[in-house]
Amino acid sequence: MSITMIGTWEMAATGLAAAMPQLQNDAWAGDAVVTAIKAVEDNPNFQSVGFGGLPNAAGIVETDAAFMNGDNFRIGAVAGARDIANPIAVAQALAQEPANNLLVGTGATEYASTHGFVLKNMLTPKAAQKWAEKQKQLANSELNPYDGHDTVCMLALDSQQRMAVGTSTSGLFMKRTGRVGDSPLPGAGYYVDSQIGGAAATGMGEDIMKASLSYETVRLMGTGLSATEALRQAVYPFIAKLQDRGEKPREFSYVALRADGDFGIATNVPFPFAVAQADGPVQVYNAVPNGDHPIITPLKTN
Ligand code: SD4
Repeated sequence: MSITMIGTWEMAATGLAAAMPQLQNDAWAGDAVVTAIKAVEDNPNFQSVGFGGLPNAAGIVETDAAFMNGDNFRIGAVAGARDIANPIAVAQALAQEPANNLLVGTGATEYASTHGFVLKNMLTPKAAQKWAEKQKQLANSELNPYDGHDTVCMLALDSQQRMAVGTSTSGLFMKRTGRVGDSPLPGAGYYVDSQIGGAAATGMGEDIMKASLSYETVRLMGTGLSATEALRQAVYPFIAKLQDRGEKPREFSYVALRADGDFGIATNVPFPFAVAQADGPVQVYNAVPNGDHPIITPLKTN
């Protein structure tokens, strides 16, 4: 077992670079997850998470985020949240509450403002311009919902064998006001048990929430399967099942991390992800779908 973090998409590398030094100094996995995700939320260049995230159909950025503590299963989440600078930090705070752990819309903003969290308009001029351009295009074409979405998910294992998971996203570009994806939903978007491991999802929330595959992956790892094998048994049969029922599965990508540091991914689209272990570098890999055996190649070492 060695300290490990794994995160979704290339943007996760920015988060791992910020959080690994904390883990190396024996910080709690939960704090490392929040540090990592905050670094992504604060960066306006990432157009699917936090500040600079692409807005909904009304031109407003609405975010979903969640935090789970693998020691005690406490969960906190916000959904359809507006004007919260760091949704992941609010999710972590909500995980400490005895009740009212998942807050939506104005309730989330009110909690953030009364508990000392920074509020700001999350719409950047660049994102507003993309919205205006899309409005024009939409007048004559169908929206492809995969344009402009990606969730940052982070799993961390610390030096004391504690684990945590977090997710944060602005969801689908041009989504309906109030639309919520899988990212704040436990079991589907994320799950972690410090004695076994954790898993988290990115992709088309409307499909991901049709099954609790993050939970299922953790359950399978608990039977002794590797992270890769647990994901393989959880994810691909469900995609096949959707096809069997006449559905057209959209994007599914998952990361999993076991309590012994073993990690894996499953995906049906090209999927970069980032990993860092012990005092090693942050390594970005690219996974290319290949049936239920994605081909993983190193992309970048930071
Ligand atoms: C959602 N799962 O809101 C998120 C978006 C995402 O890659 O992860 N896209 O549906």
